[in-house]
Amino acid sequence: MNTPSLSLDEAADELGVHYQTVYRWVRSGRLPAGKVGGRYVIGPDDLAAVDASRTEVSAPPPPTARRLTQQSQAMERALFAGDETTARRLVRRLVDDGASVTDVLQQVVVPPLVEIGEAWSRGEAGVPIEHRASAIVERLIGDVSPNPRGRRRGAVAVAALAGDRHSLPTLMASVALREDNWHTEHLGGDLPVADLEDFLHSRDVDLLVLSATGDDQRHKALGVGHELSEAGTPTLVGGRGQTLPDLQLAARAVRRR
Ligand code: B12
Repeated sequence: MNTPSLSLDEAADELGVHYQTVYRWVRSGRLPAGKVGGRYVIGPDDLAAVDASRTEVSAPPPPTARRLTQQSQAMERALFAGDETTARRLVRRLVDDGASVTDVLQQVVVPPLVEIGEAWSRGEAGVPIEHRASAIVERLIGDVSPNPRGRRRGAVAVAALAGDRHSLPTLMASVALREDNWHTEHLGGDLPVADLEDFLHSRDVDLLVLSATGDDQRHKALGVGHELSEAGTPTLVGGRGQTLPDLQLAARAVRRR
């Protein structure tokens, strides 16, 4: 029901803007209006439509790449110091401000982990620092686990094979795929091949993703991935140096084949 009934004054009150603003929108055609007795009148549906478009336009843009880089430096300080509160709050805020969880992980969380690994290999950060940082990262990811709307692209299982205890990349890969609308089974790290095969036999899995950290692990994962693909489960293998957006694209490409 859109019978024009509101005066410009009333429309301005409804929208919480100045009378002149409504008048300008009517003159420019942005807000449809009729005329009764020489005065503009506006229909409630037209008013609601302008109100909705205003909300869309005024939604703040998501955090910029620059802000993510700055926040990555803050994240590095927090993870080295074991400051869990700051680390979790920082991620929560970026996601609330419209950043994708995938971008936050890739651009804000991964660089500090790489730096912690470098500091460890230089003998400047001990294993407890690294373990503590890893545990904080697991929890902060839990805080922002995505649950997107819409139809799922398919079911994907994500794991790292026996001998590779780097489960964090599998967690991040799972989250990125979930955010890209996959139904995700996160199987973690250090998974024996025979158990993985049993799992795949008992489920409908459209895609398997194997994360591999070192060169040996990558070699092994490529071999297993080849066999499982031949046996009917398309498998992607990836790891250090590749990114979560790389993974999302590769997974979509498999689905289209
Ligand atoms: C945390 C950590 C650990 C933790 C892991 C905890 C956990 N729950 O995961 C623990 C303590 C278990 C660990 C152990 C070891 N670690 Co460690 N570890 C790290 C550290 C600091 C962070 C790892 C991490 O999570 N990185 C962040 C991830 C998320 O980023 P990424 O690796 O780039 O991964 C991306 C891609 O893999 C992508 N992705 C994931 N899956 C897929 C799939 C596809 C298809 C695609 C396209 C992309 C993709 O997602 C990720 C994000 O973009 C790294 C440092 C580093 N540079 O990463 C060292 C590091 C990986 N570890 C290293 C080493 C040497 C070890 C040990 C051998 C140490 C030892 N002597 O015991 C052991 C090995 C244990 C084992 N058997 O696996 C080395 C590896 C060097 C090498 N050339 O192989 C590193 C690089 C440290 C260093 N600078 O030397 N480690």
